[in-house]
Formats: sequence, C-alpha cells, structure tokens
Amino acid sequence: MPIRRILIANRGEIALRIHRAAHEMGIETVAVHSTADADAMHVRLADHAICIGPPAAAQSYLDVAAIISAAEIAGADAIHPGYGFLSENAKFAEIVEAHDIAWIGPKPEHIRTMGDKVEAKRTAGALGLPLVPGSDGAISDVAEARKLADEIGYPVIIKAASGGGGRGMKVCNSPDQLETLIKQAGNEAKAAFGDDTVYLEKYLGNPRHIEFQVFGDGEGNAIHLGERDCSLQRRHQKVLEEAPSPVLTPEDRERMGGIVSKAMSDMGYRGAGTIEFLWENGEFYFIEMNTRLQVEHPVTEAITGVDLVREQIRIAEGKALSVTQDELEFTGHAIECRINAEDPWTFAPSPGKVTTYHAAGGMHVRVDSGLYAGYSIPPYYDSMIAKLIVSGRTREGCIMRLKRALEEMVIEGVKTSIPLHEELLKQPDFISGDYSIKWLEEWLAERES
Ligand code: MV4
Repeated sequence: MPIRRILIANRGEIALRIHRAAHEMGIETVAVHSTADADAMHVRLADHAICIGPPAAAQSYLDVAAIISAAEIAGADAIHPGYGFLSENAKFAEIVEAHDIAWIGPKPEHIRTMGDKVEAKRTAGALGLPLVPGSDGAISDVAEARKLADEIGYPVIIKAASGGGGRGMKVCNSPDQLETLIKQAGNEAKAAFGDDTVYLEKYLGNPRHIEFQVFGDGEGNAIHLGERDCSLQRRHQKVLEEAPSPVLTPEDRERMGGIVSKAMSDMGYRGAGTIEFLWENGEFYFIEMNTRLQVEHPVTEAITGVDLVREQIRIAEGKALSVTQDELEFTGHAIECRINAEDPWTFAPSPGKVTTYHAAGGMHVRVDSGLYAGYSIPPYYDSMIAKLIVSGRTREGCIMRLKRALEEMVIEGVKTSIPLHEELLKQPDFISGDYSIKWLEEWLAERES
C-alpha cells in the first residue's frame, strides 16, 4: 500500500532526515513534538505539527497513547520511529500495526527477539553467525558458570540479557571474583531493567567494533550494504564512524556480508538492521543486532549511493528492495563526526542559544542538522546537534576533506565537540587506522595527564 502521510515519532536531526526522504518521495509529514521542541527545524518544515506533551521524554516522545492519538487525528498512515525513543519497542510496533498504521520498521517479533541479548545470540548462532565463546543461554547457577569460565579461560565478561549498549557488564579476571560479579551484574540488571538474567562470554581484550548494515523485504530477500567501523567510542557513545573499515579486505567484506545477508534472508527479516560484531585478530564475533536505522547510516549511504530511509519507506509500502546485491557497489570512503553541544574535553553538556551557525559545504560534504542561528538547544535530550559526513575516493582524501569541513563549520553560543574532532584527526593512530574500542578513552586519559 502506498504511504501518503508519515508521522515522525522523533526529534532532532533524524526527524529532519526522515522528513527529507518523505518529501523527496512526495509523502507528507507529521511532526509530533514536546513543548521544548516547538521551534525545531523539522517541526517548521513538516506539513503538520502536533504538540504531544511536556519536555520530559516519558511524557512526550515515549508516550505511546499520545503518539497514536496524534497519528489518528492527523490521518497519518505510517509511523517512522527514527532511532532511540520507541524505535526498538516491540509492543509499540504491535500497537501501531493494530491501528492499521504502517510501521516503518522490522517485524515486532524480530524487534523482541533481538532486544533480549540471550535470545539474540541464540538466534544468531542458529543462523550461522560466528559467536563469542560463552554460556549457551542464561547462567542458571554459579558452579556451572565456573566450570564454563575455566574451560574458555579468563578474563570473562558477564552481561545482562536486557542490557545492550554496554549497560550492566562486568569483566571478571579470576575464579574467586566470579560469584560476586555474577550476583552484582544480576542485581544491577534487576534494578535497571527489571530482569536479572545474565550470560557469560569470553572477554575480548582489544577488539574493534565493526557492524554490518542489512536490509530485508520480510519475504526472504535480503542484502548487506557493507560495514561501518565504530570503534571510536567514549562511554559507549560513538564519536566518529567510517565506512569501509580500515582493516577489512574486499574478500572479508564479501564473506561476512554473504553470511549476514543469508541469515537475514533465512529469518525473513524486514527493513533496516545492523549486525554488530567485535573483530579481533581477523575474526568476527557477533554481539548484538539493532533493529532500527542507526545514527551513522549516512556513511553507508555515501559509499553505496542508497538512500536508507527511502528504502525503509519502500519496504513498509510492501515494495521490493530497490537494489540487488549484484548491483551494489562500494565506492570510496566516508567518515562521520558526531558534533555534540558539550565541552570538547570535559564532555559537560552545553545547551543554550546558538548565536551563529554556518554549516560546512562543498564537494562530498553533508551536514545533517536541525540547527539554525537563534535556535535554542534544549537541555532535556541527547547532546548531538549535528553530523558532519564527508566522502571521497580514498580514506586519506576523506581525512583532508574532513579537516577542511570542520574548519568551515561555525557554531557559536554553545560549546561543541568540533575541537575534539580536529585533534583526533591529527593523531597518527587515527591516520593509520590503527585503533580499537579502547583507543579513544586511552588517548583522552593521556591528554589529561
Ligand atoms: C564485549 C567486549 C569484550 N568482550 N564482549 C560493549 C557494548 C556492548 N554492545 C558490547 N560491549 C562489549 N562487549 C566481549 N565478549 C567489549 C565491549 C565493549 C565495547 C564494544 C563495542 C564498542 C565499544 C566498547 C567499549 C567497551 C566495551
């Protein structure tokens, strides 16, 4: 069924990104926003805007009844959840579909499966993805966990089944800490997620985070769009992402891409997904799957030429994937810098009024941002205010272009992470591509001293 009017259940740059894709397809948009976002760029651009509540996300962007009511009142025939907020809430997806509104996202059952990290791992294993050695499912007793940890060798890591994104993890270096850490992890998981289920894995000491973009039509056709290297993170927040990964060969890509797309085809996956791996010494280990569009999707768009949001909308309309695997080509390189309203070195949030704004431009430069001069960045939400994405034929050329683009970018009135990116681009380890998930925090700690 063709979609005529999409309700965008999100805010910020991603709401604008969805609006743009919709309008390029001749589809109307409905912005739903909190009182704090009344002056947001995407609210101004949308065809219809409905205020759904106060600033607190729980009473606006997470208020299912308010969003469904808005969709009914505005006559929206589809909902795009963006990322974060309700995007990986299986119950919300079910409610949307029960109201005969197209859900621009994966099947609710797949969102639910992948949201439970134990289920996700079991499913991934059954589909033939390589796993980190560890417990087969949840840990049910300490003696069993001890036996397993002895077999696979220390250090091991204890993770919460409901966690993800690094929440509720404990690294255990020796058998005498195991019982305490399992109990601690369970208690913390219970308090944070209302579920004390934990599982155990071999702890990888110095991996890279490499994720594959996948797409399915829900009928057994699936493709991969290559990988992104997201190893540069601080406290589980990605800082800079690039595609392709500096460490993969075209053969590695083709092999892993083949494995992930076969897996998605076998499960009948629908829509956009990201399969996260840790990569160490040339081996991939599945850790999680995200059943949504990701912040860093533009680097994939840059090297494939595929508009991922357009593709999501087409699939929700019941159309086929617009490209086959054979037609897809990976061309050149792309890097994204996440620009946050925060102190570049202390990371303290810096909301407030943007007095001057000038976006970078020029060849192969993309800025995804709802900023404008006079806009007030509200203090209630994520601090990311812009994404700067550059592409080029080579990684070296990309880095040069990124330096030039950062130089051009002017954001006054608030502090931003632009100076952090400028320093990062000068680091020999970054330039050579020789970095793991530990690199950024180690570099920041070194700078401190
Ligand atoms: C790990 C790991 C080492 N070994 N699992 C963190 C987020 C969550 N998605 C999985 N995470 C990790 N799982 C094993 N078996 C190290 C991390 C990890 C990490 C992973 C990706 C990117 C940044 C990270 C930072 C710290 C720890």
